[in-house]
Amino acid sequence: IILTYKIKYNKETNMLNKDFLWGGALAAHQFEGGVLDTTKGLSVADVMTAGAHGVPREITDGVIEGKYYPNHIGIDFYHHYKEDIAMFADMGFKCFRTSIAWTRIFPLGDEEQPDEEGLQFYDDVFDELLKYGIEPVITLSHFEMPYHLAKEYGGFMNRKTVDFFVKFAEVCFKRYKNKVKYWMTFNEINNQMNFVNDIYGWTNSGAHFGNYDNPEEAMYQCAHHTLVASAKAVKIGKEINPDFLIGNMISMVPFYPYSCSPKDQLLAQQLMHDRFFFSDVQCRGHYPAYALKMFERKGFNINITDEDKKALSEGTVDYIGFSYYMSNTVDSNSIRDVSTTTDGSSEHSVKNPYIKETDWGWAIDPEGLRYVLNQFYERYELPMFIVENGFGAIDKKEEDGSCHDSYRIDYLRAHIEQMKKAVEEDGVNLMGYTPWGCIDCISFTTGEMKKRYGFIYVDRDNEGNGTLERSKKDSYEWYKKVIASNGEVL
Ligand code: BGP
Repeated sequence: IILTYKIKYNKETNMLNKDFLWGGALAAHQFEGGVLDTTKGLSVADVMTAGAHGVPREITDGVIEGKYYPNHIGIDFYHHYKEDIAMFADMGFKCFRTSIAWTRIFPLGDEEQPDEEGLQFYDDVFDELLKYGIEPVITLSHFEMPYHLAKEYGGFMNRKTVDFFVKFAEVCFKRYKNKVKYWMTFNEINNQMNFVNDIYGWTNSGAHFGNYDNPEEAMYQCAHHTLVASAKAVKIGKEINPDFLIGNMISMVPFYPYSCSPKDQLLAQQLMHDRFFFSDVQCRGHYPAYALKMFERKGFNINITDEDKKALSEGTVDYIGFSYYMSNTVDSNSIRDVSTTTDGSSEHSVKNPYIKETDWGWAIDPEGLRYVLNQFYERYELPMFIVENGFGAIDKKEEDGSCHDSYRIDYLRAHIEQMKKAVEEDGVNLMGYTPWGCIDCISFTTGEMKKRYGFIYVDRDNEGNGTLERSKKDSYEWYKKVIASNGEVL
């Protein structure tokens, strides 16, 4: 009886069947380079300097001479893509998640015609991936709003940007309809909820919410436009190729109550609304009651037209893509300043005494991954895709070229164990797993190179020095075995 049960179970879930999408994830602006020596236009991420450990990046007004912009070279994937993809293939990747830089296709964002050089670049990348049987998993907008749209139109504060985005999405869907099956609209769409933090507002929506009389209201109007853009893109994509699977992408940092006090339970539950606000709309096609009540309570006048409502209901997603790095713990008795945080925490966040942290203060919580897989699945019963998870650390490359990143292996192993439990014991439907930064890249929040996530080390430092030579870390061979054994050998 036990045997039959197991076989049946494995068939129904993806985890142990051959289709499970093991791979790795990146985003165009953090690794491609090829910014100033191609037809690419500037994105908002391209005008951000490198920060430093604990120091956020500076958002500059255009490219200013004398300042260092790490994204301009990234790790120069633009000129190394064949070599890098060969290494992904050697590790056994079944899929590779990256984004299409919006400004390679529409350098300013509001042109009539797309840029052929940019389109061709992704044709070449996708062909190279497909040559090895690696499925491209594509994010349309990963913090890569065209700078021109941000400056001239206020990004998604302006409804015209919805049309520009939908046009960009349509061009991509049509061009790559026989090469790409898995899509996501906006990376970490809920990260603009952090309206006190300019970086997320800026990169996700192209707007500095702080410039508006009521930053929070502005943020929700912007969020609404972004949601409409996402839904319209999903609808058009499915018309172009009904076999497309188009997902959303949520930054999932769950809130735990600090104590068993009912006040802490409620606080954590209320804060989880921030995490689910976007996915509720994208999965169900309408605003949840708590959101409408909140608009009313705060006196926000959000312009939501009947046509918008129709678009939202017609453009629900096929699956939930999400990132998971850490959990967060909240105490109703504690209040702190969060104006400069970039880690998705709340003003009530406190250190969790049961959880260790990375050098960057991110709580290492593998069980939290099982917890959020269950939370999403109970709420929507949609397939899920863990499209980011990983350990940012300062790695040391030895003289012989090796790099002993056992801490990364420990982190990933513990998370994969919990992911397997969620599938095999709880029955959640999981499509795949793509650890973040599978080759070292530029950190998004700090712009540093030394915050590394990769299985592959890239010789480049925070100031932009280095040969860009690639070498394997210990985690490379480890992950290769994980994939080859379909998660059995950890
Ligand atoms: C997510 C982003 C990624 C990535 C990752 C790690 O929020 O989607 O772009 O960078 O976080 O963050 P960081 O690079 O700051 O360590």
